[in-house]
Amino acid sequence: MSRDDATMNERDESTDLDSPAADATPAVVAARTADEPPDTTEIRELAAAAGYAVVGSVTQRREEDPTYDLGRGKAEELMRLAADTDAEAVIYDGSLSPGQTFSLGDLLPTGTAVIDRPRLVLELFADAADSRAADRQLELARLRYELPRLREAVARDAAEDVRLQPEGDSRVLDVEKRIESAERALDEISGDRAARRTERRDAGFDLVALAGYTNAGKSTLARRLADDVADAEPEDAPTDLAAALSVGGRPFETLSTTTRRATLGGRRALLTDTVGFLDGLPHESLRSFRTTTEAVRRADCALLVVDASDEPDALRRKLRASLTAVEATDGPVIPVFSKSDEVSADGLAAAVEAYEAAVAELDAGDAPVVDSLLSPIPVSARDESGLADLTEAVADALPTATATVEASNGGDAQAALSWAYDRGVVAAVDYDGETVTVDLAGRPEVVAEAERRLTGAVGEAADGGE
Ligand SMILES: Nc1nc2c(ncn2[C@@H]2O[C@H](COP(=O)(O)OP(=O)(O)OP(=O)(O)O)[C@@H](O)[C@H]2O)c(=O)[nH]1
Ligand SMILES: [Mg+2]
Repeated sequence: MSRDDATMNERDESTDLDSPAADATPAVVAARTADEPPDTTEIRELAAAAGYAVVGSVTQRREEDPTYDLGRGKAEELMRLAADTDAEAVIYDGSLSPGQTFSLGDLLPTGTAVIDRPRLVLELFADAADSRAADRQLELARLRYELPRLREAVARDAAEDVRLQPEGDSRVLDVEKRIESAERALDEISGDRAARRTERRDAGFDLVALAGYTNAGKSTLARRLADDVADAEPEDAPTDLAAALSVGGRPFETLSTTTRRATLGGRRALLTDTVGFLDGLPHESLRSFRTTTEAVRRADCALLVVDASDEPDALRRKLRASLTAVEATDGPVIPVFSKSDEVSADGLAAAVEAYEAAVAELDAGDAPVVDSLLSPIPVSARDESGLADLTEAVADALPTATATVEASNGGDAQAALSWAYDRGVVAAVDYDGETVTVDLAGRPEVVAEAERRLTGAVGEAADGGE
């Protein structure tokens, strides 16, 4: 496959991706991009993962055209290429407005599907949805995508046939109703999740979440750090690390948030793996994937996983796209450089430099980024390097309180102590005759409750003695 350039249309004789399945749908990729040379690698990978065989491409560097996004001349070239290659779909690397989608569809050979980037991603998601929350979120994202396009279709029909009434069209009303119902279902799921987070914190667990671009290595890292599966959703989520490391890196491997137990620097944590981010997804699509956003925002500590083996340009682009994931978090964010086994020491230094420059750029620009995003911790799930540094950094970042409590030794103190052990906050115990001295360390609210119970035990013992 030769690289596209600003003026080139090409028919691909072969692609550098795995050979497409025999039943793959032939498709032409089109992109309007400022990059020089235009880079269609990611859209081709997404297309291949969604079951398309890319048979050609058209790219252009210019301002957006209101009718086709591409300029008219370029759109006509696209039409000819689609006809010549018998493409059944045009995959557009960007978001098309409903009007642009229809105009392009009208121009292309009859029956050619127009699939822009958000729609392609929805198709990919459809293959991966594997839980009730993922299904609901996917449905909502799809309906939100469809609604403006349906309104456009209804308006177009009405323009052609004056007897039709675009207002109150039953298909539009139906989609609106389904959006409301999916939103209600998600509110419920999100309420359940919030309640579950409270229960887990009360039980002494720290909540740690992994966020980052799709394919960054989040799930593999989560499996590597995990003790066991706490409440995988789906229940049969793959736990075999060797198998995970051998998978080819399909985008959107993970669509459900999966939570596992992990002991991180001595802390008992619940580690939540989340859906990967992707460049060029419209805001409403991201909004639909609320359980991911909430798991990260409400965590005690979030890990931003960045693929260290990416080229600087890709690294910068992906960082921008995944940043919304770590905005407005309650807890600190720790940047992690994954797949460090794939880069040399020099390569790693160059990647860190590119990453930190990108963070500094973001800081100066639209997104307020804190200093904590600098100095990523390099790790490898493959050779396990850096994992100790990472778990130590997480333990340091978690909310921590310490207390030393003296209690009179007895049944009440033992009950309080056992309560504290169950929640993982007992650092040391020292028995001295009638008294027991307990060093507590861990989640502040749990330490406070343990202290109350232990000193309560003192009080009750004293009361009992009178
Ligand atoms: N060399 C190397 N490859 C890794 C490492 N960690 C993950 N990978 C590979 O990177 C690819 C993506 O890994 P995943 O863990 O599925 O990535 P993810 O971020 O969960 O991806 P999504 O679920 O799609 O968002 C897989 O092919 C892994 O085998 C690592 O430490 N070293
Ligand atoms: Mg994953």
